[in-house]
Amino acid sequence: MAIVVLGSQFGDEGKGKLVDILCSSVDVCARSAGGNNAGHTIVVNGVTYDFHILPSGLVNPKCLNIIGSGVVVHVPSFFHELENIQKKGLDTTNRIFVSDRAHLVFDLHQLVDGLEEVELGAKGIGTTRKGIGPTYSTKAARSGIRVHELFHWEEFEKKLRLIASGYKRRFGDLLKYDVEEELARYKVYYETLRPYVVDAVVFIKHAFDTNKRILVEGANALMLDIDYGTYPFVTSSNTGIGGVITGLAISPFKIKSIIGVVKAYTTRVGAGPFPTEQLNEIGDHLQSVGREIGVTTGRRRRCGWLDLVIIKYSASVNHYTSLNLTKLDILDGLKEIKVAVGYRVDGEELESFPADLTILERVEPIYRIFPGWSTPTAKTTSWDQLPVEAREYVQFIEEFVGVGVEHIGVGPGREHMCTK
Ligand code: 2SA
Ligand code: GDP
Ligand code: MG
Repeated sequence: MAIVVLGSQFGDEGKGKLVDILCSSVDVCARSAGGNNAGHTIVVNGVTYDFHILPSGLVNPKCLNIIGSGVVVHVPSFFHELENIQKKGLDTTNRIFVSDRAHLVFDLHQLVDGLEEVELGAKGIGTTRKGIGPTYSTKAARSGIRVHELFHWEEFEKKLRLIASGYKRRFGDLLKYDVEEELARYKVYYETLRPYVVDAVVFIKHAFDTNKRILVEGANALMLDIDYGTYPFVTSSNTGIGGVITGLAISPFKIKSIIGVVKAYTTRVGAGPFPTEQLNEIGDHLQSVGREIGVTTGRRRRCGWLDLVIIKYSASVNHYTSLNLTKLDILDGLKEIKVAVGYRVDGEELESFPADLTILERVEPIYRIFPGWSTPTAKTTSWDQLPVEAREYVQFIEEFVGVGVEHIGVGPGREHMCTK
């Protein structure tokens, strides 16, 4: 049986916290797509853990963790992150595995990511510069290098030199890259990575065959999905339910629930359309009270009102069986709260979320206004304790999207979660 947790907006909805909570009742936590661009912060007993490439199940001592075949792995970051969480006292021995089919992100890809952004100039995507786009590009072009290839050194060396010379032809002296240096580092990983590498198809099949419970930790979010997001302002993987099935070779029939994580307002990092963005004191308030700063790059996240047109679209693609509304506490104290319930363009209301960005950039959100609440939601533990205005806000979301809200986040800690 599998439970899937997916981001419904532009990322950073608080997936890591829900994954951590659910990991107490599963056996395996798996990542299916993305790379170390995906930052999660988890707060347990006052200790803060930052995860990027590693699955959040590592916080739970009984949970095994796997980086699936659809993920792209920057090996130095993998080890760096592993060391950091070990220093915080987590025992990771025999609890973290990497698929032999996952593609490797080289420093070369990260440098190219930066150069491609410079090339795009004002039209840049605002990537994390972690090499995600270039790695998935080489994968699709069939010149990428997978984890298992590291163990055939001569071929590996030849292939990396070939990728490097291709990029060198494209960027010339702008590419300050030393292939020898990178190869020297991989000579070490040849030994140190080996114990972590598994055949993930066998691993996942065995887990299901022995009735293990698997929790899939979504990375990034639906609006950043390469097919269903606001293309080209997206990441380069399938961040939706499709990527879970291909990235881990999980049967759709084994999926028991798909939980969509919805922040009570909207944030976005990087460029791209954002219809409900508030470039005013409301946006500043959400940014500072919500501490909306990128975990991976330290960038300020753009902030705005909750956009239910996006959540409804996201639910149509990902088929959520329930929702986790997060950061409701950040709305505490606001006099009024707006929610987008439709889009208007040239006086006409749109029927669905548009694929065409030239339309999306021009939409005018249609807002429904809710009264705020004066008693804080922070630290409440049950539905009944929430102020009536907050309950009405949650109920409206459920009715509009047509999916029930089962969990409500009212603070960053593991204990700050109301269940309905
Ligand atoms: P990339 O690096 O190629 O995946 O970037 C493409 C777009 O995807 C966005 N993106 C993200 N958006 C929100 N959060 C992400 N993770 C980090 C976090 C981001 C950070 O948890 O805060 O630290 O800045 C993430 N990763 C990718 C990115 O902004 C581009 O718009
Ligand atoms: P993810 O990428 O979806 O896992 O989200 P991030 O971890 O990048 O960003 C969410 C941030 O909000 C983290 O700093 C969390 O500790 C914090 N957080 C998660 N849920 C809540 C909540 O309900 N209330 C508050 N105040 N903070 C939360
Ligand atoms: Mg994040």
